[in-house]
Amino acid sequence: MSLLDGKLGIVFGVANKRSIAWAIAQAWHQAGAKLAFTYQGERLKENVEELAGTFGSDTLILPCDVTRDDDIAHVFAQLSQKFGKIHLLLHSVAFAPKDALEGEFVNTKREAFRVAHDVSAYSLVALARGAAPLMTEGGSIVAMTYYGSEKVVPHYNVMGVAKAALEASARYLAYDLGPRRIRVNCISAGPVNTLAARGISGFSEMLKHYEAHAPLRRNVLPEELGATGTFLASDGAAAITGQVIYVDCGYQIMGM
Ligand code: NAD
Ligand code: 0WE
Repeated sequence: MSLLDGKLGIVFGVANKRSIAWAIAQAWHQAGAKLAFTYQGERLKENVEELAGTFGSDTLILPCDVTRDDDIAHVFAQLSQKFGKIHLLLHSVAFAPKDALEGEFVNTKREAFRVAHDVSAYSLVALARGAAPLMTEGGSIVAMTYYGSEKVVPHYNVMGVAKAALEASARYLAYDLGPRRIRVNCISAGPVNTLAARGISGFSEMLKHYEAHAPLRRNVLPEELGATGTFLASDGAAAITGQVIYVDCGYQIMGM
């Protein structure tokens, strides 16, 4: 008997094998869950098909740009038809225009602010609303966040503001969906070398900074995010909702 036996889930945010979404999907799969996947656009279709295909040739894989309401509606209509119900949803999606992550926050343009919040925060609300009618046996929604939501991390800029909105959205969703036994939590991960991180100048210095200053004196491993994702999805976390869980080797507790 495995932790997630009989659970049905959907994963948003796999781009390649280094994606945090892929680490959590593998852990959910190993714990016995049956998963469907979405990909952002044609560019990533092959990647996701190759990865998710390793879980069986019948794995449901659908396109979904989270800024498009019709894409989201199509995903949940397909899930309703193929699965009938779901228990798990992973939100591992973020984007801000590159120039907004380079200069000063004070120069953030209205359109960059809008896009960052649409993709990285509002999408959790839209996906939760789509998933809730299918979570007829209760459910667990997990979203990925980062420490730049609560303290200033130079250059994280508008993404920090969008992550603050994501974490607050998780709390309001937890309140609304709690009576239906649907839990909503965030995992705040320390830096991980993914596609979304690699373009960031100074990222390898950031990894070294965490190694030097986190209580555990190292960086988080993708499989450790998988293990926390599995815990939050499991009945062991049945009384945990609206929370931000730090999986950052303790970095968040430090004052200096
Ligand atoms: P990643 O690039 O592998 O994943 C980001 C995903 O967002 C990609 O799959 C991309 O396709 C998707 N995405 C972007 N815009 C989208 C849109 N309009 N519609 C649908 N999908 C869209 O990078 P990652 O590091 O695995 O990021 C996953 C999550 O983890 C993000 O929320 C990120 O903020 C968060 N996070 C990352 C780190 C880190 O250091 N890598 C740390 C903490 C939190
Ligand atoms: O959430 C993130 C990064 C998300 C992200 C990354 C990109 C790069 C490419 C969002 N939008 C874009 N847009 C692009 O054009 N992280 C937690 C990783 C990250 O990004 C940083 C960090 C950390 C940590 C940016 C500046 C400072 C620290």
